[in-house]
Amino acid sequence: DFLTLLPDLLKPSQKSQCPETSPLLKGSVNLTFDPALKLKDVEMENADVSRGEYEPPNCTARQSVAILIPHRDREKHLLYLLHHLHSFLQRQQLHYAIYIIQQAGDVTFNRAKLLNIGYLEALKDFNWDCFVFHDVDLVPENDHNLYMCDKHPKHLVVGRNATGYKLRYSGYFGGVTALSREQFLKVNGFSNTYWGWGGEDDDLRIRVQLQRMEILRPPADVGRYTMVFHKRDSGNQINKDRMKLLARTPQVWRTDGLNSCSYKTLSIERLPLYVNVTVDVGKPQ
Ligand code: UD2
Ligand code: MN
Repeated sequence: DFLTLLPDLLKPSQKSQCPETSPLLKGSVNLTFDPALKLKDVEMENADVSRGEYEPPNCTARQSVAILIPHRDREKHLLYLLHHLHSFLQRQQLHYAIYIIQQAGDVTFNRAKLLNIGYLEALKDFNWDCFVFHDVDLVPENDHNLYMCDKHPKHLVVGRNATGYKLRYSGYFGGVTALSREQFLKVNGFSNTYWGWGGEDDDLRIRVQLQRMEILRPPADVGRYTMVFHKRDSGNQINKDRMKLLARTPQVWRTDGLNSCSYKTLSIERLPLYVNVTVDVGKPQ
């Protein structure tokens, strides 16, 4: 009855906001990639995560963040990432959920469209403040690299192991980015027209610049990632049209993006550590 429920109803409002700097942060951590790691192990480490979602137990998170990961056939990378990312996000005292957006079938991969779909599908669950668009093979090395959104879009990968931890080129916007719900809507999301490898990250940068937004990055010693080794996947061949596509972005961004993203959702599974959204993205025109 209402009276016995009352103490519970009051509880959430009594939690105070989490501190600006989480006391749980460790800074740079030593990452391990144990080939014997199993999904069950990662589930046991994360008993407080349910259906891919987590909230700090003792304070109200400053932001609610959806982590969107485009995926096909990279199971080992996914396992390593889940192992590191859950504890990383918990140390940042975030309310978060992890969404894996799986491209069904063997048509050419479309990373950007999968991320648009992730945004649209995640908003059906909750009104997330912030979206982190995340490659499956990039593991953050330093938990001061906050997975939160800011006044401007953020690019979180300053450098990674294979490229000497240096920014690959000025304007580089690949790997892991964080845009607020409004920022991503304002640029109409990613283009849906990049099939195969390359260009879609530069296209998003152009969209951001057209809106006169800046790109923020963490300091170089914080924005460090380890990319798990891989070769180019079959089904993700280099996109030879990418320069042509990039040239027309200023003309087409208004009608090519979130507002034109058509797809078929094949299944949504709420697994313990992530929400698994499997979609048919169609095929290149
Ligand atoms: C770079 C960018 C990436 C993207 C890509 C060009 C960095 C660190 N990353 O990644 O953000 O812009 O160039 O498209 O600069 N994937 C699958 N299965 C596949 C193919 C791709 O799951 O068969 C996903 C997965 O999340 C992967 C991501 O797509 O991490 C990017 O593909 P990649 O890792 O092969 O490309 P890479 O490392 O050159
Ligand atoms: Mn990669």
